Amino acid sequence: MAYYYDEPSRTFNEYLLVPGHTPATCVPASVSLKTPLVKYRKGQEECPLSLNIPMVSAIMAAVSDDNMAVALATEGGLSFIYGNQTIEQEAAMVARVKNYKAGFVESDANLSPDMTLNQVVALKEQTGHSTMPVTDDGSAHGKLLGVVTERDYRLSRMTGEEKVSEFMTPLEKLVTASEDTSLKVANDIIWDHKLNSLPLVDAEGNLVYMVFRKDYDSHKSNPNEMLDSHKRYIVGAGINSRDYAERVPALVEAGADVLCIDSSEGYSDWQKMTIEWVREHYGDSVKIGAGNVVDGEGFRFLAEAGADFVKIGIGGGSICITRETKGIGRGQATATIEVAKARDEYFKETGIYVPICSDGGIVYDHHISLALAMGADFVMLGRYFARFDESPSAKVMVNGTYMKEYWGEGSARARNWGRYDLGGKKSLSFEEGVDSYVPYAGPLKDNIAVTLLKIKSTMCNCGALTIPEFQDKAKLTVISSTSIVEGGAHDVVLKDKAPYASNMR
Ligand code: RVP
Repeated sequence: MAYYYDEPSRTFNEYLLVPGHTPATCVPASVSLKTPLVKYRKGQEECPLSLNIPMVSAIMAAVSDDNMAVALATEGGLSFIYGNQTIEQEAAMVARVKNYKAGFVESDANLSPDMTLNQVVALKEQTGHSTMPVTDDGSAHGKLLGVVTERDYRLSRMTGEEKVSEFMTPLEKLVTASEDTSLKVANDIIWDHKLNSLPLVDAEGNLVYMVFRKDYDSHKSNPNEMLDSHKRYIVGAGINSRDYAERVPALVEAGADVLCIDSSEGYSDWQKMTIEWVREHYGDSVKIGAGNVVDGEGFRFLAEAGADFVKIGIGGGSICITRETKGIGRGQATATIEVAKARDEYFKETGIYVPICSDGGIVYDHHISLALAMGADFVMLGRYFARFDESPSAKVMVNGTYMKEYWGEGSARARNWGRYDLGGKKSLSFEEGVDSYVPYAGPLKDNIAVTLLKIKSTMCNCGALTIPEFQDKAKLTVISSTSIVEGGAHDVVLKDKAPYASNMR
């Protein structure tokens, strides 16, 4: 006979935190959001890899490319570069993050001298960049011939057919510096000459980097940056349980700091075999997360297989229709609570603390606080990050509002068969995800600052200055459907819906 659970499975929306005593010392500015990413002997050693904020971006083509990885690592989190691309492409993205020098930009809007003003305008619209270096071959590292900015052309007085070579600011009128110039010196040159950008060139005159005034300022104000011992950004990468023997070496070689098996359902021999292969070839030096699971059994299976962290969640993602198509899954709150219990039991028995990640279904910022309070060490988000400038998807105008495209890995658009594979032919037989839009929300930095402040405020209301303390002190209550109505603005006529709507994250 089938097994029946006594309790229904619940979502984050069905819970609230009840405040505890807040000591006068407990203020948001004193809260630390540092949290372990990989397993360690808690109480006996330092965690070898921690996050400075408890947020990672989803292993999805619409979310996590190298651009997102740099932006999120700058704020203290981590991206897992999506795995549904060729091994070479994924490794190249990882390498770009590891080689990224904050403040030194490899220009992605470049001109050749023969291009026309119309082409310049089109490239500006496409990339959003108004400063474009001109090189002999129009590449990011060709011989530097000049620079075009908005100050070099006047659209109303020109036909659009003029060649770049006719209106660019030529090399002889530019201030440049050598490729080994430090960021500090580059910034001094920018200030001394009242520039907005400074091209760095090699001995042959080839363009190497552009340094922009605004980037130096932002680099100075990122105390949470996730950096390795060589001051490079930390980055993760998604793998599947099929081509790991080729993919893992390429990602490790490219510099990935942590891997994660990306699968809609992780309680399987495929995952065990993947972890075993990594241990056999790399011992503990390569960190690898596994998942997704939704109960204690699944957690224990992956922890015993050697996973460095375990991801929780089936069917809760905003673009996910797994529950509708296959009838499997579990409410994200119940899954998190149960896996957290299993994690704590496993720790008591073995002395090994295996961090857990609540993945998918975070709708409001306060859902992150609830997930942490329920025992998650960090959360993975797709929709949340897809809305920002830094996500790889297109920004489009829909009915007068800017949107970003966001699609599931199990949608017909992504066709990520590796994520849903259960053996058999290498194709996606039916969809488990949708293609959608999410409201455009601007830069990651601004949004994440507000989200983190909300989490810290909630923690202070519960009298906690760290995530472990929060998990220890949190008091959670299931709420009735009528108290959900009471929780929002009610029985008033809202003058402006925007502040409330902006909470719809
Ligand atoms: P959300 O943050 O709610 O958008 O959920 C993102 C998560 O949804 C991912 O991390 C992944 O676990 C899951 N996902 C990705 N694609 C699909 C799908 O097509 N069903 N689901």
